[in-house]
Amino acid sequence: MRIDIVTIFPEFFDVLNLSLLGKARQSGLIELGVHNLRDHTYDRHHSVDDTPYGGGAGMVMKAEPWGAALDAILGAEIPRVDAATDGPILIFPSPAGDQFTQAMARELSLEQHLVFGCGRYEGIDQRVVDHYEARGRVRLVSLGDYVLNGGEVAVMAMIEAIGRLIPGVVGNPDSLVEESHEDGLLEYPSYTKPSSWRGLDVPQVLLSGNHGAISTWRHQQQIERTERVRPDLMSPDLLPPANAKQSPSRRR
Ligand code: 6GU
Repeated sequence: MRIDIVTIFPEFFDVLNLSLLGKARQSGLIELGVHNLRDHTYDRHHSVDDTPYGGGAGMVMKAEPWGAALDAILGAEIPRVDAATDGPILIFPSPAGDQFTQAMARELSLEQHLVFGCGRYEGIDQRVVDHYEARGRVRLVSLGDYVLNGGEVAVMAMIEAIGRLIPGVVGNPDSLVEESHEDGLLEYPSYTKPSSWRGLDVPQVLLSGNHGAISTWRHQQQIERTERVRPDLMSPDLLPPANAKQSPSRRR
């Protein structure tokens, strides 16, 4: 997969040299380009922002540097007829976007080319989004209902979630299966040696060697935990009979 990032803080993404994603870059599974938006400014002060039309607090990122930076990555040619279903996806992290989920991470992990545009200040001139929407696939994506100072941290989180789903990035593919959100439930609690620590014992069933019983216990733990912490994730067919609804399950 090819990933391009446009940002005014390219150093932010130095951490992508570490750990599993760093290895994936070295082995060529992930090809990463980090681009400084300021390299696409042509005024003396290299300004990337200006005051908002209509007034109000804060600054808005200017359309021209964004257009130049994104054209340099995407090419400036006329859009292809299949641009709505093919070609790179341009992703703008934004608290006003669609909620990023494990399902979205999985969808995006199948793509050939992702381009992230990290906004700062009060956002990017809306015409940048409008222009590229007319030329191809564009998505506004939010990490959740809170405000970050800019898109960089959000993009880092998305790249980690997406990157680890690319085949070969995580050494043991089995470890991708039994994780929170992959089956719509939170994951079960895990334990390792010693079997007793500060008066706390590992649940007996895990020491039993009975794989059927262990599997049943783990699934029960997943359901209990999800009901308690994230009832919004529970699909009706997993709820106790008193709460079960007739509607089709709303799994994510
Ligand atoms: Cl994707 N960007 C910014 N700036 N703030 C956010 C966010 C994204 N998701 C939640 N808050």
